[in-house]
Amino acid sequence: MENIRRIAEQFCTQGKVKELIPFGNGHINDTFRVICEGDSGVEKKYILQRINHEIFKDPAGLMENVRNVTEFLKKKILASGGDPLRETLTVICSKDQKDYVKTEGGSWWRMYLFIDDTFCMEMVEKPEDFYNCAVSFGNFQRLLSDYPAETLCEVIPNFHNTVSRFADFVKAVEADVCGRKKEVEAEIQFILDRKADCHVICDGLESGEIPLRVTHNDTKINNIMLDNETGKAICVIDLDTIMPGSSLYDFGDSIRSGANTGAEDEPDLSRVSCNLELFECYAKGFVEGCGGSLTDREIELLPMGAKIITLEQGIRFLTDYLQGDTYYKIHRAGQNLDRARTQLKMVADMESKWEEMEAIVRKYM
Ligand code: ADP
Ligand code: GN1
Ligand code: MG
Repeated sequence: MENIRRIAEQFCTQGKVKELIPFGNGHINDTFRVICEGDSGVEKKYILQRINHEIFKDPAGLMENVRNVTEFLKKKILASGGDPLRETLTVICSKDQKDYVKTEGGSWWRMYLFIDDTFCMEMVEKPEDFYNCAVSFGNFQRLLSDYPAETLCEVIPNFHNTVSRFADFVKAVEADVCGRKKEVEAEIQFILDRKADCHVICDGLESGEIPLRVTHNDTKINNIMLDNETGKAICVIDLDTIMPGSSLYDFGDSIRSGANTGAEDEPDLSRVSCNLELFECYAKGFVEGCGGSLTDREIELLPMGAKIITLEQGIRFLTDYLQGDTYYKIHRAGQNLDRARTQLKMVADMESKWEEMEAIVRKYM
């Protein structure tokens, strides 16, 4: 770990680097927790991350987004009497006053304050925790409602463009570079049968039926930190993909990740389903957190948002499997295929519960 330690030492930390360990379960960046010790023995914790520049082609633009958005949020948090060091990320600058360190080898690194005395969930255990996440993600979107969207760098073009995700998938099936297509014919057909669904949000944004907002775009439940003592979701993290988008993306991705009764990569599909109690908790909390800003049409489309984002994620995982696992980190063979199958099982389960899901969201219009 010596070279990573040297990278950590290029940031303006308080005290000397004492400990550095791999941290968290993100699929994209490499994350480390760093503990520094000052002269008086006081410890200060940080998060050090290698930004995946294969995926984020413009890390400097990305960090400009993060810096600007967090400064904007800090002002609002301060104005409402909150703690700006705990309720949003704090970028630690490098010793040469940049928001990142770029090494001679070409890797990009950034550092944040560690949000201490918090936890994040991989799976939801208590409905109340999920409700708290919903309020917080809704609130996050509300706080950014007057953010100047035109100043945001588009870090990954077409990130939630389900139509273009579908087209990329079709190309990956046709190319079949790893010869894996024959194992997944049923999954391919399942996706092809839902081509029309892929258009709903894209078309709605284009026609203006769905408003374009500044959204987080990666509202997986392990991208929010909850306070150990109060259980309140206090800090939305993983701000890499903040871009103009639809509130349906943010709602959908939390349902996809948090209302699943199984793990994202669960090999036993009988454990996978969409828990409607959790769906309702989240819908209630999200509508509340957005503070009345969601239109009736958006609320009506929340089940569709959940279904489309889950389908899109299934498409993305299966595309990566077909292309030889080059995008998402995997820790075992077949993990992306398991991930894809859980998403498609969730979609099928949502379809079987469709009327109930629609009835639930109608209560919050
Ligand atoms: P990735 O893009 O790879 O998902 P994240 O930014 O989500 O990376 O970080 C991965 C994990 O590291 C998170 O799920 C969380 O557990 C932890 N983490 C990230 N930032 C912080 C922070 N500032 N304080 C505490 N933990 C953090
Ligand atoms: C990635 O970075 P992480 O692990 O929070 C991915 C999301 C997916 C998610 C699936 C930039 O999120 O879009 O929904 O994996 N992030 C990127 O678990 O592609
Ligand atoms: Mg993450």
